[in-house]
Amino acid sequence: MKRSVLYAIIGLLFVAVFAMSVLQFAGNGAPASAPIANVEGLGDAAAALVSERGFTTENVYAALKTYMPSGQHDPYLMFASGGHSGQIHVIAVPSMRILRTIAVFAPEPWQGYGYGEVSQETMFAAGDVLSADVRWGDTHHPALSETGGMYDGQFVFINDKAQARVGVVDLRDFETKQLIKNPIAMNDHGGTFVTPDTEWVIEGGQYAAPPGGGYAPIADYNDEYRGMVTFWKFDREQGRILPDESFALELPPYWQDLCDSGKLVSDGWIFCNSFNTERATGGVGAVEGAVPFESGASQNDMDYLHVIDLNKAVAAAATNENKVNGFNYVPLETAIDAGLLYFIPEPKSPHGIDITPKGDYMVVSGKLDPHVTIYSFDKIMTAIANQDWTPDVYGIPVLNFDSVMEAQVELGLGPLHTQFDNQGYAYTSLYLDSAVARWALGGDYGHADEAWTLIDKESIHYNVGHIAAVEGDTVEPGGNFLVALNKWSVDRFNNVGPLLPQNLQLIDISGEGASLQLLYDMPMGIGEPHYAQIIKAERLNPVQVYPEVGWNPQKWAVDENGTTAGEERIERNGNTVEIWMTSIRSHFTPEHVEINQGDHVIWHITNIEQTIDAVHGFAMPAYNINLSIEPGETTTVEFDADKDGVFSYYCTEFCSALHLEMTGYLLIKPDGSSASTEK
Ligand code: RUQ
Ligand code: CUA
Repeated sequence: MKRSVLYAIIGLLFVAVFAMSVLQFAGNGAPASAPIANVEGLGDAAAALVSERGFTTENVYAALKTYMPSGQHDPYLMFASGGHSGQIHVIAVPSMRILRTIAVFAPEPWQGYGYGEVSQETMFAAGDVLSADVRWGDTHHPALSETGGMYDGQFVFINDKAQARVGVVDLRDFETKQLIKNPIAMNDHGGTFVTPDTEWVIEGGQYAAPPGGGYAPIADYNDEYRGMVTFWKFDREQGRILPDESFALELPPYWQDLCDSGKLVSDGWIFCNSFNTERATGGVGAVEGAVPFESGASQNDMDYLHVIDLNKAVAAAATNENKVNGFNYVPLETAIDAGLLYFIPEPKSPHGIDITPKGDYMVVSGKLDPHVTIYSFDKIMTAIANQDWTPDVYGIPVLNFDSVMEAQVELGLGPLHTQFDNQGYAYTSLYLDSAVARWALGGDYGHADEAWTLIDKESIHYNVGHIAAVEGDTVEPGGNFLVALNKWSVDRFNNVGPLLPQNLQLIDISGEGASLQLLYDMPMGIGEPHYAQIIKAERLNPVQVYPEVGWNPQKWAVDENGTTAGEERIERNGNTVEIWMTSIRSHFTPEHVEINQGDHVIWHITNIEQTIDAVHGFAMPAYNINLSIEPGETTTVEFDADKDGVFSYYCTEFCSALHLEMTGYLLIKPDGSSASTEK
């Protein structure tokens, strides 16, 4: 960093600290909002603080880059997967403040997610697996919806690796609207990724298994086990995936890993890498002489990058009759005959596949190879046109490596994932080196002199998995910041026992050349973020209050049971009791609900507030009911009143000075009695 810049920065810090001390001692002297005009003579207090805390110039720079004064908003939001917490976490960048958890695959009490609200129960049911009550997921790769290859701020998708499911979150209210189970696969990994206009949400498989479920002996692995990639058709108007218009491709039982969608020149092509092309079947401890997966799946020098012609795949799916579990499943033979599937050798047990911003190069990291390998899209097209290939054991054309490879850049040990910036640099995480490498792109990215060379390496702590740069996988990356999502934190934070937080490290990538600087450590004690995407905050425009009173967030329309003030009522129809309730500071109407044990209860609650942040909760003991009702929202809970007694329901959000008074009684008379007092 230039010395003059540093001095300017330190000067600014002095100014800020001095301003704080002035305010403290001068009482209501200087107005807090007045910008600092006079820099002279402000040094002493700040200098004392800097030396007291032993700050370096880099510390001071980092503090000024990340500090967000009270009330100011960050320019970027990061959507980070939550790993096996099953959720998505929304983090403001560069202050690294957590703003929101979006409950997706696991119940989340604060949001009332999964505790009685009817549509959420239905959603969970749609995600159930072999009729098990699965109430968790392993989220890996969030994908923000795109228009023309840029994030548009409308939706975010996420996969559940453990159960091969996909969740759809609407960014109008940051709530999950759909969970969908993959009918072909038991698990996934290469999802979710979207095509440049979000017509398709891609979900790639992982550990091969008999397609559609069911048993086959491991000895029949090569014939009976299969990989897959699924193309989910997304309807933007409805905000839902349409399973009937979606399809999956049968793939050999290599372990498909991450995918990325082509863009601009490579729009219409999909790239998924794979490992275990050895087709190792493991079995250490179970089978005599068996080789464990970690070595069995690491023998080949090359695995296969899968290259899929999406338009041809869509055409093949349109005429395909083959179904598995009622789902359109295009056989491997069809794919080969249609010329829609090709392989490219990729070294060596690769992990990330990332397409450059102009769509012209495909970057692959070989976990066990110190290089990233870059392929040219032009060369791939030429090789396909020239039939420059030899078939693999399943008859899939494997393009000639030397014909399609553009460059290899040696970066260090354990390269995993690559992101891009607005300066023509690429960034690759190095898991074993615990570093992030900046390297210069060749081709049309303004680095003719240093094309395909390593420029800088920044150490991180420790063992970085994914990295996320501002809009770093779009056609126009934003630059400025990059976050390393580290798997280990070891000694970085206070000891909180043997389960340590993950460590997200913010890196300044705004300078040129060898200028990477670590700015900030953010402990993540609520999940293991795998991938994350960072979007410019200005692209998001969520509602703060639902558009009309009585709003059903699932339907995104007024609910037929939405209730306004004065319309509240209780109706009995045989054994069914239906309640239309409203909530507003600081009361529920009605405050008494008297029913009989054995009744079936349908309870609608409308939060008739139209004030920002005027949320009311609704909690009921013993019946496992816990709702969060946002301003304008109508929600419905349904249950059988199988336990008699007196149950006070109350608001769980501290919404006003009389919040404790926001309560009521559900009186359930025991079977065969006419009054609960007789008990
Ligand atoms: S990957 S382990 Cu995204 Cu590097 Cu899932
Ligand atoms: Cu409503 Cu507390």
